[in-house]
Amino acid sequence: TASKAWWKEAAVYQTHASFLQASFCDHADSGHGTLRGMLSRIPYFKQLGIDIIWLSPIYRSPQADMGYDISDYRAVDPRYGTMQDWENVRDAIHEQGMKLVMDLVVNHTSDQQHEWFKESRSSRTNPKRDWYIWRPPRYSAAGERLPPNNWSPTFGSKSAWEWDEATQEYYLHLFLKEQPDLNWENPEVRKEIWAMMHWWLEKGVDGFRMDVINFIAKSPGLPDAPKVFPDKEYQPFGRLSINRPEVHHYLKEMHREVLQVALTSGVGETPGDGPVFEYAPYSIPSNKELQMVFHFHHQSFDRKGGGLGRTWNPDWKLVDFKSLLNNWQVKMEEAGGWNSNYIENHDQPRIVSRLTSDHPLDRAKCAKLISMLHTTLTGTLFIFQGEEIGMVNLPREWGEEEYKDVETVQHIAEERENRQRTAGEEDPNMIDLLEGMRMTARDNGRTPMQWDATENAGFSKGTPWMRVHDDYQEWNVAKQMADGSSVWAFWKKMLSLRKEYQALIYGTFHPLDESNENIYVYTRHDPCLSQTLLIVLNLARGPQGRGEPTSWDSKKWNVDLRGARLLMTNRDVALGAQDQGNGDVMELEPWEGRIYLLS
Ligand code: TEU
Repeated sequence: TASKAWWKEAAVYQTHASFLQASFCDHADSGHGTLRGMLSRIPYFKQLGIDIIWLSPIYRSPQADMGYDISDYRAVDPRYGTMQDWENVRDAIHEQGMKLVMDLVVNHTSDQQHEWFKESRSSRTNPKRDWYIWRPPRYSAAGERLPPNNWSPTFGSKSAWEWDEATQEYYLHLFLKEQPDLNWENPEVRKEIWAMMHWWLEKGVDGFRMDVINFIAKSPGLPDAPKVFPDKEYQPFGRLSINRPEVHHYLKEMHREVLQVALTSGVGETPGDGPVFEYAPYSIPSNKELQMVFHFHHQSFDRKGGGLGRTWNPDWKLVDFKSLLNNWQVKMEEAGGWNSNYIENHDQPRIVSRLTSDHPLDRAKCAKLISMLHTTLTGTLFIFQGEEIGMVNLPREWGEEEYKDVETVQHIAEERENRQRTAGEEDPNMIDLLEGMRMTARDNGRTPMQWDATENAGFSKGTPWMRVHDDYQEWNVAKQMADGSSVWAFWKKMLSLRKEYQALIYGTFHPLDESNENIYVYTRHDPCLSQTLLIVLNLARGPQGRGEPTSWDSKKWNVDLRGARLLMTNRDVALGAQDQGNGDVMELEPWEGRIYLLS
């Protein structure tokens, strides 16, 4: 079992721009969320059972990528309010005994509006030139100007290099061209970043969620990436900028200079598809780097070709989802590292729609089932806004124009271009593409928070920056808080169950029956507490256990259900006494989950 720490027990709630509520006079019709709106919601977190709030970027930004393109690290974007508003939010969070984690986006800054980049691009001899990654062009045999290497950025399939006409060099951007990468090799850059972190810590921030922190170090010499897509000109940079050895030097320095001094929490967002042993070191305490990392592997379960591509695989298998997750659950503990346990965030579609069923008849039960899964996994728990009320993906009927995310917009444009090139088979409506977006686009997690049944779900009196989901009159916070059998009420129970049975936090995760295609079964065992919990989740449309009990009876799992106590279920029909845990065979309703205390 893992060593104890308050931040392992914490439940973190992530708020994105579409959470902040615009409900006060001066912002009433902005259509964007505001910090003042958020202020009114602080008691809400407490009521749900939250310990830490993570605020997605609210810094000054031209908003090319929803605030992940920052133009001033020490200012609040006027669309969200003022620094005073932020301070009020901070104080209200602290008054309720909760903590505040801010997004730290330091792989890149914004382009036109960030002072550092403005200087850097102003001339080749500017003292800040080397704060970003500038390189001269290459030339083809025919004399054609080419980017310095063949990398493609995370978004889109063009070059990761942008040509600067004025200074006749390219700069590197692993995301949008509006997000130039900082040069972490330069000690002045690091020093400025540590100073900026201290500035926020002095303002009372309790920790940082660090955006793509495993991308900051680039391979020396910036060589070409291997050709994984033979038909494409530009290739994913992959290991040439992910989990480089140098990143650990930088994070050790950050720990020494900032985190250790302030005893703050460091949460790394670490995309990529490398093995667990590449990710564990970030969070192994003796390495003195971060406390935990978000890995992305389980998010690839329903994508064609793995990874986080935008091509949906409708034939995904539960066994694949289980094995991706189990691998991290087991190996991270073995390695002595610590996970950030999330299944939804602002970059992912809604899990009810992906993993279960968002049909109105199944939805509430499925959202409760998801809550049983999410709260019983190892790692610090990260809940994304709306997960607690079972929000789902964009409606099928919505057209292309409702998708606002720059990644989606770019993807659709590129795809349209490709299809036009391969004329003849073009589908003018691109129906399949939109169906794919409906299952994979980041927009799915970004529709405004559904507070109540009033206009625009109580999010804003103006026109919301993104269309509110059509289902808000049925599915909203106010309705669910008033109903003891709602998804919200269930989440609240699960959050307190997790605090009550600490095997759910510190206990070892043992997967069972891994080849079962319908159910997800595991135990959490804490020998110090002599506590073992059994979690059985029927992630299938059909009932389990009737007719062919031998295919998955509990003997096979080597757990003794005699004397077990049922702690939680999302069943529709109450369990009879005989089902409380005497038998060897359980009959599960469709989408039913159960949690037993075995000892
Ligand atoms: O995301 C990192 C990241 O790799 C994602 O872009 C992910 O691969 C993609 O969304 C596929 O789903 C972080 C932020 O969370 C994201 O919102 C930003 O766009 C990105 O970094 C750039 O800052």
